[in-house]
Amino acid sequence: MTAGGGGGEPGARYDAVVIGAGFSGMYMLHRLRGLGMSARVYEAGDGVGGTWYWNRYPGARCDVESVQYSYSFDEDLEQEWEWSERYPSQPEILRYAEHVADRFDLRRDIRFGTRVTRAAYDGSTRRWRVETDRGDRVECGFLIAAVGCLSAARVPGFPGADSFRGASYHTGRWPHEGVDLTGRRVAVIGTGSSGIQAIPVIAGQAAHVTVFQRTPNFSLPAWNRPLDPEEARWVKANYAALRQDMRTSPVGLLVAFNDRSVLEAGEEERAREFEARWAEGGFAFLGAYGDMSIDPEANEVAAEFVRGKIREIVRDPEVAERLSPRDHPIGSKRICVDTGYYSTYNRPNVTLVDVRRDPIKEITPTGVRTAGGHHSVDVIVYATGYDAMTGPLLAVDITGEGGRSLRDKWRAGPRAYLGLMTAGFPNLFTITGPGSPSVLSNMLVSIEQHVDWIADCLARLRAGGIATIDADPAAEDAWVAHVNEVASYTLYPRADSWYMGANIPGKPRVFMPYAGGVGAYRQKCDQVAADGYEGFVLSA
Ligand code: N01
Repeated sequence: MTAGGGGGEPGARYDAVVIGAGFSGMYMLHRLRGLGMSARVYEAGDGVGGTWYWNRYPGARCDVESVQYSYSFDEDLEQEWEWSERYPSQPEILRYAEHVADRFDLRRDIRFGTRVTRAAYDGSTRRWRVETDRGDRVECGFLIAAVGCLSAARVPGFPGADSFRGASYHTGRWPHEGVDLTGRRVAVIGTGSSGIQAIPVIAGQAAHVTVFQRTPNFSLPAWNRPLDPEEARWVKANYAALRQDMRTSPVGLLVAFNDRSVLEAGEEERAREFEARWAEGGFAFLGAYGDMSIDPEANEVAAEFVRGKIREIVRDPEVAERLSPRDHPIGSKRICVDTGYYSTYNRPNVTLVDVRRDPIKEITPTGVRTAGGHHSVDVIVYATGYDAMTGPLLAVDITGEGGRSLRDKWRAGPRAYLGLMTAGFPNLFTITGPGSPSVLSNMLVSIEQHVDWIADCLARLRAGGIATIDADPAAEDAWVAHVNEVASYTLYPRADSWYMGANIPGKPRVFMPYAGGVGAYRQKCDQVAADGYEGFVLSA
């Protein structure tokens, strides 16, 4: 059976099965091959790229700079690939993913258009049985979840949504052929990173855009531009050292983090520092002062600077105030990075509806009805986010030792040791799983770290004649407590964010990623491995 072909693969056996062919699954496959292991990757999409395969909405672009948002594992790849812009657009990142798939001949082990539906650990054979929606029934020694943190798209169940006669799209499930919005009246629901990127581009095409905002977000300017060839040359000449700096940095980015306190800085100095960071663009602003992420008073100084920028940019003071976040500290929800977001509200064809004051009551056949009136539209864009981090994994019916289901184990929130394994599910690894820096970091840096750690672990297990590895429940408990403790020193728990599961009704409110920093986390993982996988239970 060829990868991507029709029908199922009954009875095939692999050393490892990988779920997902985004950046983590692709690199995992490459490392597994390097170990001489047989592997099958199942991918729900019809191509590689994961999040960049699905997120084709207008304006989709990475908010990490291109030279940093790329693989470091192959020097030739790193040297030969040319990025065209400071921040890469979705089409360019997808081309990069496809180039990597071709270059390393990855596709032949990937079955596309195939979703893993069930995975059960069989204690008697100490192997996983994996099933897909296309009839595959295969067995493997190791199961590796490379499912992504933001792949389970979520559309809120507005009454009447099915009655809408126009077209509606979720940003994360955008049609491949694109959508012509010229002359259309468009509703955009949601103002997170996706909405904030899409709204300015949609406003440039549509006859009218009505933005339904529940919570205003802080957004920083990207100042995107063509990548200066001189700068690209310099980066390539210094890649080894720059990558090393990223791996040991707080968030996997080349951002200068300042330790000083904003509260101790004079007003003039603050203004200078904030202006310089604003002018630099992107995440640089968050590194301005060390206490911004832990001290509410310090944070408020930074937040007010950004609100001041919104007031400067947006001409209508009432709209500027509606766009100004006041209910959460800056950085406690995922910061957005935009191109012309706030100035879009100066356009005559853009209306902002505050759905906290004027809630959405229903979707009608012709538009969106709020408490205050009816907004007639031709198209609805749901920029309403994801069931983050746990959603993609729990969408698969996973059962571990003794038939216990992962959904059951994680009912009160995810529990994992180092975000790599969850006790009772031997030989199941989660790349950038809950309890690891993942979404608080440059994903490419965290993905490579996890894949390398897992591959090295598999090699050592094989060399040592070890059949299974599992997290020790006590080590897992201690790690979960540590993850919570570190989060409690920050301002993250003060926001109703998807980091906390707060965007999904009924989801347990637990801070899911690890806020202790990429560098410190890597050290911990390396130490655990060096100490013979301390906190893991190995069985011959
Ligand atoms: O999703 P979100 P996203 N009624 O959850 C609103 C990454 N990303 O797709 O805040 C009305 O952030 C919701 O309102 P509220 C990045 O990590 C990266 O934008 O819950 N509104 C919010 O405004 C990002 O954080 C890039 O009150 C409703 C919005 O929908 C993550 O993906 C680009 C609602 C959802 O925002 C998710 O971003 C894009 C309801 N019932 C995404 N339900 C890069 O640049 C939800 N909302 C790399």
